[in-house]
Amino acid sequence: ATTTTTEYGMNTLNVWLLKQEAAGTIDSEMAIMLSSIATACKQISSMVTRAAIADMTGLAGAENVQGEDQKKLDVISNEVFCNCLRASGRTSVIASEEEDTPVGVEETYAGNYICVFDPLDGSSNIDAGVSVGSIFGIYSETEQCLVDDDDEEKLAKCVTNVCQPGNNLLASGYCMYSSSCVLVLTVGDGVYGFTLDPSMGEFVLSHNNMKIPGTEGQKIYSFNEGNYAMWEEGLQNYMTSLKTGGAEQGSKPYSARYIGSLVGDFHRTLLYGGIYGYPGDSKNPNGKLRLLYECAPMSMIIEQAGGKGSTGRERILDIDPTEVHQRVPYFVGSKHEIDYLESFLK
Ligand code: AHM
Ligand code: MG
Repeated sequence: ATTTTTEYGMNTLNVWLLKQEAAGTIDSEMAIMLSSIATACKQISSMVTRAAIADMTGLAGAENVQGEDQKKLDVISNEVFCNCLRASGRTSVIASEEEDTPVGVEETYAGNYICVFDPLDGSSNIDAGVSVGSIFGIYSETEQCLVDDDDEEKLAKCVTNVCQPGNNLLASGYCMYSSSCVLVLTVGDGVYGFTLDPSMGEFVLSHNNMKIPGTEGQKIYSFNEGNYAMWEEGLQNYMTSLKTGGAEQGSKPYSARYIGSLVGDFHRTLLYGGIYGYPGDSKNPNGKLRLLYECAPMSMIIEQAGGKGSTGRERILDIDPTEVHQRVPYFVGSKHEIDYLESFLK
């Protein structure tokens, strides 16, 4: 049945959050935080849409901690995220791809949750108008901590607070800025997708209790195959195998799909099935993607949807991070696809 505009009131993200709160799945603090994040995503969506005309594309000059040029929109999106979380009054510490160290929220605004996020992932795609996204994860504080950049001891405490294994995640989500703007969310009880209705400025429930397709799904692989020569032998053999049917040798070869934007590639994998991978290679043994604010939140979502997230040898959510910007090899998708990949790396 199609939803008419008059029924939207029943299906918005905020109504969904209130229902979760009433059901006891989340507390009111968490509802406020998620609603603040949705506000940040709406603002970023609007900026991404207008980027070319608003003279926002291009380099901002600064390099981030990982030596990459920051685009203007990365910087602005980071500010938007930080401000929305700060204003929510429910966040104590923020760790972002764009910040060298965790950032504390002023005492007057501080709450009990920790938010890790990549405010604008895949930003190298922006100038070409290709999908980008925001990724976030929420943890509880392990011990009260207030960041003070001049106080090494306090900072170390905050790093420990932020560096929690994915198993501790209370909520995770991503927002994809593409032909439509979709916010996909889990609070540990299934995965729900909300599409932004730009005319109303509201996220409306569009994907109820999402499950990644199993063996009935599409046979799609999504890797940057340009790195093939630098991959370990087992992975090269795996790739060759996909071209002759994968686990069902002699059947139809897999299709290749690679946007180069984790959120976009992940979203397609969640809806159609298949595998997305960013392996380690001889140049970068841990690959490119960050454990804390990219791989762990995405893995919580995929597991909640019935899939798997792995380094190829270990479950992502079991890894205890040692540093905020730690990288890990990453494979995510339908369970049988990840099992098949792992059988080559054992
Ligand atoms: P970023 O965080 O600097 O934007 O990089 C992460 C992005 C992912 O979205 C994407 O999956 C990957 O980098 C693509 O990397 P590559 O261009 O090496 O294929
Ligand atoms: Mg990123």
